[in-house]
Amino acid sequence: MKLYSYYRSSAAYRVRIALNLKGLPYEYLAVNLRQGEQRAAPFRAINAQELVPVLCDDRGAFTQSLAILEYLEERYPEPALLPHAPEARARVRAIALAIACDIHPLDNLRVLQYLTRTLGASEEAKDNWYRHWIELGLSALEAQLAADPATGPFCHGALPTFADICLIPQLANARRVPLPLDAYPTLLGIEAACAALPAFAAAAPARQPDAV
Ligand SMILES: N[C@@H](CCC(=O)N[C@@H](CS)C(=O)NCC(=O)O)C(=O)O
Repeated sequence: MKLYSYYRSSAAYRVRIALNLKGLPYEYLAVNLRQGEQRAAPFRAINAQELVPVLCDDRGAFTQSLAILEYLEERYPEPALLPHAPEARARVRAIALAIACDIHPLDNLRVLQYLTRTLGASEEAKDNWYRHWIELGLSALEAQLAADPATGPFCHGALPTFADICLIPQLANARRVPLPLDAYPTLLGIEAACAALPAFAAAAPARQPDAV
């Protein structure tokens, strides 16, 4: 398998974690988002959306990190990254989607660049925007997870799932702003549980070949 990735891309980080958890080796192909390589012809030919990640294997080139997670889960079911019961699967997917659909897109590089380059927002205003949407999303997740007995050492019980795979990269993004995370003890506890797993540790931005 080949993964088009960027070390700081939280969407690619999700796929790196999933591949590691499932023990699937892959070749890392760096796309430098800061230098705009996602908009250059060679990468556009692979993904017209100009976004990483893209996962390529013997069956095709797959985009959208959540679709890639679902693909990996269906093709390589063990270890499972979704629980068995339908209601549990819905809970895990809801947590993952709250991050991937409601937090992350607002803080994507091209959105931030549009704020500063097109709308003329200052760096400070841009950072406030970034913090605002992460705080809003993480506060809701903290309340939701803290109140739910289904939460365990991980977002759902005792094993990592899609929910943790989305949460950990989002917390890494929050730290980059930086945003204090003391208000999210449940999320930090889950982060500690994930950090203890080599699959998560090896997927971290600083461990990627293009990290600077
Ligand atoms: N919904 C997409 C989001 C992908 C995405 O936003 N990727 C970012 C990096 S985290 C990107 O490639 N940004 C390039 C840009 O903004 O120009 C997914 O989950 O795969």
